[in-house]
Amino acid sequence: MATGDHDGATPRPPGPFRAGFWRSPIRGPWLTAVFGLVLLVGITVLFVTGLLSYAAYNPRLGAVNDQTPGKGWLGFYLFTWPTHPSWLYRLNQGVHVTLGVVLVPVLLAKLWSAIPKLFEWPPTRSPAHAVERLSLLLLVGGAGFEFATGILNIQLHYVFPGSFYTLHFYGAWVFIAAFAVHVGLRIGRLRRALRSRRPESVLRTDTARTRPEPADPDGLVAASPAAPTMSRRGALALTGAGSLVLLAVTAGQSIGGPWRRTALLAPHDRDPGTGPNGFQVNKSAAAVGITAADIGPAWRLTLHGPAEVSTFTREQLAAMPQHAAALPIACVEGWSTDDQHWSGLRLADLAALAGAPDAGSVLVESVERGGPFGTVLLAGNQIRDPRSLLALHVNGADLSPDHGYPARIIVPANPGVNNTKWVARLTFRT
Ligand SMILES: Nc1nc2c(c(=O)[nH]1)N[C@H]1C(S)=C(S)[C@@H](COP(=O)(O)O)O[C@H]1N2
Ligand SMILES: [Mo]
Repeated sequence: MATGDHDGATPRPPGPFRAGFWRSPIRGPWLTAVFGLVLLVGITVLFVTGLLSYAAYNPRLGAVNDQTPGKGWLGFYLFTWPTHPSWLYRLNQGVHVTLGVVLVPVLLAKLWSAIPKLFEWPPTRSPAHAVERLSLLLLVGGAGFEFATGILNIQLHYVFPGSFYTLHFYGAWVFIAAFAVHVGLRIGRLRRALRSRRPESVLRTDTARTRPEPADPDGLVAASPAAPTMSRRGALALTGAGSLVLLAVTAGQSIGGPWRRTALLAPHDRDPGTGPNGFQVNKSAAAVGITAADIGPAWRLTLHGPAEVSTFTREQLAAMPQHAAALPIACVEGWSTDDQHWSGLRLADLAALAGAPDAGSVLVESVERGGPFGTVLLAGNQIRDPRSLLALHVNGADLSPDHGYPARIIVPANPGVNNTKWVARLTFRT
């Protein structure tokens, strides 16, 4: 039996718990620290963009927009989501989703580099050690959960029973708490490890001349290292190449223009067709059960104000003063469109028409029956922005049925999901 296989009274179980099991000669504090540093920066950006994404849903408008149960003070937001610049949500969500995908190889590499820690024996040595190990469990589990739910969501489109939002929200708080504890406990070791060798000398060292690091108190360095099959620079290059490939096949869905065709990993059709309505569709009219009768000549817009209710045909709406705005659609899933040229009625004009010129919110309801997307609340600042429209036309043509004919909401910097299609009723409140 190798030395170190007996710790106190409890003998080590066989396999990965044995000191001699992990044999890679490049595993050690330095490599772990390099991956750790990338994740420290990357996950911080993911957390901030995630919080901003949450704020963009206007959670203060209550259960219509934010159905997270029992969120308490975790549901804080620091400001009213603005409408300027119009690409704000597009940028935020593009960064959040693209970075989440790109960090997957780094996350896996980091797990690989630190895996002996998960098989420490004995499982706990002291109460402090037990707390640290519990935080590791929440860290690894939380990371796996957040990355998995995020990636499933962007690939498969809400496979969870209407609660991706809730799962990802609570998962994020558990994960980030464990992450903060982990960073707090390890930041000193991370800095020491990074200073322990110069990057230039690592980058000059080939496989044949690769040597293990000196034994470390954490036991990352192999007790009986095998001959090297890969240099440290090779491991970094492999991880970096994995991230670059993912970047190349993902980023196009957010950058738009000709780059859209490069987004091989994007869940949506890379060629949304040509013509005025030739841009990405999230869910088609057919997919959500909108029939020709729903949006045919019998369609009416019902306008509710504090005092009155009125209804309009599409012809009547089209005969009223029209306004234009160039705005993107940006989905929580990270894909977005370039600016489209919308025209229709200003929400501010409709508010005035409904007798609520100083409306603090508007409840938007779709023809769509049921489903989580048919009802949304917009805030006062969104109503007042002159670019916020109930659009009838896009790029000079009638909206197509898939883009929300007869009328849809389009608001600058609004999450795509709040740009309701096939609008049937607007209720303005002061
Ligand atoms: N009524 C209704 N409106 C909706 C949706 C929907 O499923 N039903 N999908 C939303 C989502 S998630 C997005 S990203 C945008 C996409 O708009 P587009 O399909 O015109 O690109 O529409 C939003 N409006
Ligand atoms: Mo969306």
